[in-house]
Amino acid sequence: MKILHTSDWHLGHKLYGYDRFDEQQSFLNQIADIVKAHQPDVLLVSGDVFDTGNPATEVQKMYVDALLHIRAQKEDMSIVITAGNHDSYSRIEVNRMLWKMAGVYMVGNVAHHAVRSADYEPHVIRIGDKGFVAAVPFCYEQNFPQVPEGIAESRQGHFFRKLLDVIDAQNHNGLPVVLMAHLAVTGCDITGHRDNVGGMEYTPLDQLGTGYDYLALGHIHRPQFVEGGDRKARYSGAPVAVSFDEAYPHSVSIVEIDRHGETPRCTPVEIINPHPLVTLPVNGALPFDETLALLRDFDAEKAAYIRLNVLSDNGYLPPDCTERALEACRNKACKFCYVNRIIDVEKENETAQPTVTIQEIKEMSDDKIIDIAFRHHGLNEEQRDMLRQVIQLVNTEDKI
Ligand SMILES: [Mn+2]
Repeated sequence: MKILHTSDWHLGHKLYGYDRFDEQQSFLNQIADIVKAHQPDVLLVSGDVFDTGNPATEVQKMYVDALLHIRAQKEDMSIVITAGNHDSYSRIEVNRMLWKMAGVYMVGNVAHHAVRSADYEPHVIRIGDKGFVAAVPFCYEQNFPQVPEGIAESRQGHFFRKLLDVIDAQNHNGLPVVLMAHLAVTGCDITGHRDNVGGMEYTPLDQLGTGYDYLALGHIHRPQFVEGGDRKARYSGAPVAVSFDEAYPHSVSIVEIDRHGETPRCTPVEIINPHPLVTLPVNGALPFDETLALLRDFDAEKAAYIRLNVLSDNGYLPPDCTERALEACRNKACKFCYVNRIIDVEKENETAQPTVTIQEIKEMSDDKIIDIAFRHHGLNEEQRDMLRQVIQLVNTEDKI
């Protein structure tokens, strides 16, 4: 079975107010070209198809047109799409029966029978005589079906194990089995990840069962094999960077598996963003005037998004820095996004009230925010833990 594995398209994502339609159309076209060149049996999109639960109509149209165009490059190819935490699970499934007629399988939610027991059938997708796909969307632990009494397993762990058992019982010919999931596996590299804001929950790899030959993961944007996963568990990564800190090549993965029990062969195929995200300076930070000089020298013909990493030792920036940066970009193809103020926290005066922008708060970890908010109160570990739990609860409620 030949698989094209991708995830985290984040269609409709805007970068500091700039529309990314051209870049998104570009990677969708590149995926169609890759399908034409490699002729996979199945295309997997492991969650976060859209950036928000309610994407604009032109974004939805781009998605539908792209799926039809991709499919036209190999008409008997199956497509399996699962919902990620950014997607609305009901939107992903809204036309699922219609799409199924075209060999496109949309899995938005974990299926239950009326009695709250799991319904595995919608998650099992047979790829002709080539293999099986077990498609699991993003799902919070409490939304997986309840575990039968007397079984000491998490809901999530139980669901994955039983799903793979269901496939095993049907797999009489030793066909390859691929599992799809949208979550953060313990030990994965989350460099530059936007979703670590508000804390990230990790699932140990062994919670996802053992009956698969390849685990097609989504959620983390850096392409990687999961440590300890025996080169069977992989994040394809996002096709283009969603944040400036994702400063590494982005790609999709071609994966080939001959038979159940054999090791998959994986080849990443790089996706080129015609409008890359560029930080000036590329490494470290400089005083504002020096970053502005770099911006003035930036190739006028080069389309790019620009972030300035500005060193600030007294905590302040020139009040007109955004205007001056925008002015430096005038008549250039690049777009200025924001000044990233880099503060040496160790050097800050402990008694001074820290000045923090809204943008900085958005990018801070929960622990850092707790540190700043309660810097004069001296929280003990128990109080800190309670605060973390409250924040996590609020985040969870927010996404349901
Ligand atoms: Mn995600």
